[in-house]
Amino acid sequence: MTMRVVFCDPSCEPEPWLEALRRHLPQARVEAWADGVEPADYGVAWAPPQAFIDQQPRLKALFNVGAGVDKLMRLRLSGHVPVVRLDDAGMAAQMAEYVCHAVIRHYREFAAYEAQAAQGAWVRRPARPRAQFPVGVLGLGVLGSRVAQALRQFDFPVRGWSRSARSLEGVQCFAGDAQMGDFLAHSRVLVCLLPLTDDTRDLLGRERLLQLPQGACLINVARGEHVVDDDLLALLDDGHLSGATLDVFRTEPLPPEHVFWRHPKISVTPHVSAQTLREESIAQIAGKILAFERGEPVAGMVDLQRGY
Ligand code: NDP
Ligand code: OXD
Repeated sequence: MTMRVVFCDPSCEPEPWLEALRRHLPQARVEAWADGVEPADYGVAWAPPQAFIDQQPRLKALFNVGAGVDKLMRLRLSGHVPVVRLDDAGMAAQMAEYVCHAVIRHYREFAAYEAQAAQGAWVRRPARPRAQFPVGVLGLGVLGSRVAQALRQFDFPVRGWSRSARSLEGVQCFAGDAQMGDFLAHSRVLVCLLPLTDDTRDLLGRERLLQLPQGACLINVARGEHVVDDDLLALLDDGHLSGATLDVFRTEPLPPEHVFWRHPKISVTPHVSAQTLREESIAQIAGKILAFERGEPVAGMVDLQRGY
């Protein structure tokens, strides 16, 4: 019987995705999901509606067209269908370049130089000792570990925090709630690369941000709900934090009237730190569908209990 694959991403034009899936899986019947479409063997989806899940009772696996599965986790999923997230697929290099750029921008005070240049002011600021600029990476998974390694290339002291104990060359690793205070206390820059789960939602509120050293900055490239917005604003305004680079927000697109757009210590980008690359993503998903068909194990399986 012909294998059926159904694609669902309400935020995009499906045709290029269907074309890529058909090219990589010529043996399959590939179609866009619409109400009433026949049940398929494999689902490929980003932020699908509940109806998509309800009308696909025969899935052998559901592929998330992204690394973070928080949007899927909000749905009522059938517990026995494996969910598979994107495993790098070209995102890790993008994330490494975005975070290194943001860290270097803070460390080398480029915002201050831009302000000086606008005034025609030739002022050299004293070089800051790199050893006093440790970078802490929350989350040492596929993306966080790549970011940590990239930061090491610039000789920043790098610290990392994960749920289970990890070991990464050149990175001082911390794990679990018990070690979070030590991790935060010396992170001059804090990079958030955690999945959004019940354990990590609102993690970065006043109490934890206050544990960062005076003058620290925050780079959030994970999900907006990791950060308590009002607490971040208050700590930027009272000077405990010196800046924030934010790529992700509680409401996306970030509403035009939102204070983040105009805050002098905040840089905003529109959720682009690591974009899903269609060709790499579909090639990876097609390869995993074929592995499923052969009964082979695949990487990137989501633990539904853990939520990532
Ligand atoms: P992974 O699942 O590979 O890694 C997650 C890491 O977070 C792991 O190290 C894990 O610990 C750690 N972690 C999870 N829960 C906890 C917890 N409660 N306490 C401590 N550590 C925890 O994810 P990725 O690296 O692939 O992606 C991370 C996130 O980045 C995604 O979930 C997504 O939200 C975001 N993202 C943002 C993009 C953007 O453009 N802005 C693009 C892509 C992803 P352990 O190692 O012990 O399991
Ligand atoms: C992802 C994202 O999780 O794009 O892949 O944010």
